[in-house]
Amino acid sequence: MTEQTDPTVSSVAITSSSEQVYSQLNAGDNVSVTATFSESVIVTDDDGIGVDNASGTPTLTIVVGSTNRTATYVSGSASTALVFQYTIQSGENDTNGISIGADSLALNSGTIRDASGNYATITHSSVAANSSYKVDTAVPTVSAVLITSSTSNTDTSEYIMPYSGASRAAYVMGRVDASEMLHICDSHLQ
Ligand SMILES: [Ca+2]
Ligand SMILES: [Ca+2]
Ligand SMILES: [Ca+2]
Repeated sequence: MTEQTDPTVSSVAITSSSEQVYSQLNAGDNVSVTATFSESVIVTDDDGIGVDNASGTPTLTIVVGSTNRTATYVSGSASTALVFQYTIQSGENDTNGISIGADSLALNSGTIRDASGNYATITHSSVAANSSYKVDTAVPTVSAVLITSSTSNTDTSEYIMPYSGASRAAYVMGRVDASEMLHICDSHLQ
């Protein structure tokens, strides 16, 4: 008699990202999410055989900022761990980190079963915002050009250019003459 215990989801967690810098994900970076099951599971696409189709495999919805995004199945079968991946798009931002709602795993016409053919119960708990996976796709911009001091005997002035953009504060300092300063102001303050 084959065993009749359905696999269940033990945990869901964001497990890795590519090209992550300073805990800030940028456009094009990949986020991986791992769903771990109570026993080894087998995944199929929508024809019920293997995972060779381009569609019809399970998905896992993550929340980037306030927007639901679909992470697609990328690996794991005959395994307790299934890995899903999402690529951060330009314009996405999440200041406190990516989160995952309860029951975000979906079959999407595929199947998740154990070796005995028992279908998995795919309900799971929510995952709080993970501050290790913040998202910042905002491009730094010049917020102000300030003349901070000048010397009376020369035609040069010091300048500071603060840049806005979370985690990208930068300053440029140097000396320019009056015509260069006008050029900087024309370029950045319009
Ligand atoms: Ca089982
Ligand atoms: Ca197939
Ligand atoms: Ca968030």
